Amino acid sequence: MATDTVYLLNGPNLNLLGQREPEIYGHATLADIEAQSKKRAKELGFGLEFRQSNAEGTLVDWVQEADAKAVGLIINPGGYTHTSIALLDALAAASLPKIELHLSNIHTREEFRQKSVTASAVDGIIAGFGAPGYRLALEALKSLVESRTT
Ligand code: CA2
Repeated sequence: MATDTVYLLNGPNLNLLGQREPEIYGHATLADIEAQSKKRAKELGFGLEFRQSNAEGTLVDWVQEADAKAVGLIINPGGYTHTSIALLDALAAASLPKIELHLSNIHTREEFRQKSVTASAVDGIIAGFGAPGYRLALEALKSLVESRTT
């Protein structure tokens, strides 16, 4: 695998994007977002490993895999954002540049969504920009990766 690969991981229910709750999550499907992300990643000089899982352990495995194989990680942990100590531990153990990403602004939503369990283990957070947030996250990751290597 090329050394410039970044992992973009999506958590539970994000496979449903575009099908319900468009007022919160927009009309783009995850396949739309993947295509847009792949295009922007290529422009930034990254190869992109774009994945989605509903399973907490699989996401933990992928965070560990990213740390071994990639130059950076973007993760939308979905509902696990608010509950998962396992993901927090995996992210904390991973030394590569990391960004947490949310489609919605979790801080303006229900109280239980306003706390991110995972956020303390990442370098930065992007939330509230909808699907374009994926592009913003890739651009922010580019800056993080460059600042680590220059
Ligand atoms: O805003 C985000 O990106 C979230 O990570 C999305 C998660 C939610 O649990 C977080 O609090 C914030 C949920 C994604 C579920 O997406 C759906 C999309 C369409 C229909 C149903 C769920």
